[in-house]
Amino acid sequence: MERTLVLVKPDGVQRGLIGRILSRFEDKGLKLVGLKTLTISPELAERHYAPHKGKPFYEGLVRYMTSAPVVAAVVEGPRAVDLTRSLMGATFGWQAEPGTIRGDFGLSSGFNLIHGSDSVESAAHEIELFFRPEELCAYERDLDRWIISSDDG
Ligand code: D4T
Repeated sequence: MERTLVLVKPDGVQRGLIGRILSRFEDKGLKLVGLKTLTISPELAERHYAPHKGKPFYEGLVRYMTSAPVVAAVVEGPRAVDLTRSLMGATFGWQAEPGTIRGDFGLSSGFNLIHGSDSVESAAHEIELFFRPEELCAYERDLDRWIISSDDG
């Protein structure tokens, strides 16, 4: 079963959208196995966004991500990485399709509400950056037998 890291970014928290954003993942059938609020330190932001270091938007991105608290979540389910990316929508609110989180809640390039890992490998790395193993809680949901079939992985 895949796991991925989701961050409700500072604009999502300030706008009171934590519940509405996280409910999209539960509505889809995915499971939250880790959840916390934190203010990202500059060091953590640098490690998390290391692949973007040197790009023109990097400094602003680190400033934004460290400016106010975020919610970090670990989302679990079959194909959790790709499903999360499609629920989020395209990177910028103005280009994201209606029905996606970014498409429904924002119009901005800079304030794009949510982060989701872009591969299984980066998910494993990012989950380790934000959570200690004992902060993640594996559990069964009785309803999963009606949500996840044996073909789903
Ligand atoms: P994240 O990584 O936050 O989930 O977003 P995406 O995966 O959809 O987008 P990304 O990695 O390409 O960009 C990371 C982050 O940087 C901001 N950004 C990006 C920006 O401000 N200007 C830009 O030109 C780009 C490409 C938005 C998301």
